[in-house]
Amino acid sequence: RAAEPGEQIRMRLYDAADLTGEEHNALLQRPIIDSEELMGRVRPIVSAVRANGDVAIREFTRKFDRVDLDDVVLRAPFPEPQLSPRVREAIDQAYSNIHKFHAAQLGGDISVETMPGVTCARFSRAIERVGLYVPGGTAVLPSSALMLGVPAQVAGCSEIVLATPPRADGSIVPEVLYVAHKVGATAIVKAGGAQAIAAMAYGTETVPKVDKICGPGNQYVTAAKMLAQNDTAAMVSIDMPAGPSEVLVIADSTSNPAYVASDLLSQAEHGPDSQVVLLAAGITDAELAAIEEQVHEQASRLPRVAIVRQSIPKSYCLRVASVAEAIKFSNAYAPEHLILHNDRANTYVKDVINAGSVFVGPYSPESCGDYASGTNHTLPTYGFSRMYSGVNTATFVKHITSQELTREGLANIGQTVMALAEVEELEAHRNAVAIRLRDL
Ligand code: HSO
Ligand code: ZN
Repeated sequence: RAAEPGEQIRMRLYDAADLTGEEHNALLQRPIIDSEELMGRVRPIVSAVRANGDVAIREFTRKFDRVDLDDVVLRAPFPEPQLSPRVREAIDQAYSNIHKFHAAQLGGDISVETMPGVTCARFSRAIERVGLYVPGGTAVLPSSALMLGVPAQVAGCSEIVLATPPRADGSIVPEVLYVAHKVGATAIVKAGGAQAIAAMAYGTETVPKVDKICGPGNQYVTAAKMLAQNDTAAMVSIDMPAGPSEVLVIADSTSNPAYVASDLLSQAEHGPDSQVVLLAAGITDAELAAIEEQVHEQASRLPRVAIVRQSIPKSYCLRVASVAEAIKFSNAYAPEHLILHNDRANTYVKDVINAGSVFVGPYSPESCGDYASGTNHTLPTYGFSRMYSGVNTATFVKHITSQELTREGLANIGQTVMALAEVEELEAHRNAVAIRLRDL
């Protein structure tokens, strides 16, 4: 239930010592999404865009965004946007940091001589055409354009298509336009939702078809990405499944209650379904009360307090005995963001097994990673940090392997290959080696 205006905005409170195993496991779960119902709504949109192209995009944009589009696609060079110097400099600084961190991820080509004369190599090539989804909705998100566009640019993708819902007058948010220009985007699709994903997956008269689609979005966007990925006719891959944004904060007696609350709230303001978890390790009732008071105080002053009134009461604080126990819980929860507010926070990083991105110590708010420090904010949610990485430079490349054998190399490995070919009864395989060995 949402908090009423005037009512205290507080998280649910549990003590790990009082929980049954079942209750403990329930806290690790995310809300269940009815994917059949969702797919049922999204499938017709995807099919319509596939069948009718731009006509369908215009229709859905009129219906869902209440915008009449002239052109569906804006091609580079884009018009120069009007921005204040403060915003322009902020984007420039963020771009520079994100670029530095993602450029450092390039490389990793290897060449290994596995046996004398047998050389195996691996090298990377950019995915040629990528589609980047920049959500609109309740907030303007140029930061998402940076987080997707910079690694695509660094990787060397030749076609970078950005899709984002247009404003009421059919124009593109100026900050997003500026980022599109900086990252070398080739086209901007003025559409959001499932229709934008379908357009990039299949291509239309004006929207270029892409090879991979990346970026966060609501459940319709995610459903459309999953549908496209599963359709061999689209021949497209996606970055990862996405759910509502989440943070898990670990605090102890040494933590600053105001800082802790500010981090919880910066997640809670994203949306009513934001997942916010506080693990309070070995703290007193008074220390916990101080955090709760800060949550309420700070929340009440936020312009987006209406959203926070919904998300905070759905979130919870779990009291645990120690930081070690908190880390164990966090690894089982596998959060998108993990913030370590406890004393000597950096000594715990080695124990983190599952998390999208870790924020270490009291001076590392998630906001810095969300916007400007250099790490990517497109991260696995919903527990997918168990097996997915966040968007990074490798998201936009494939690794190709190669090998070159010398005469000596073939002589060295020949008997091994022929023996295995005999086991599999694949005579042509055996022969491809034998025919050469006879000439050596
Ligand atoms: N915390 C969000 C990213 C974001 N925050 C964008 C502000 N703008 C998901 O990681
Ligand atoms: Zn954020």
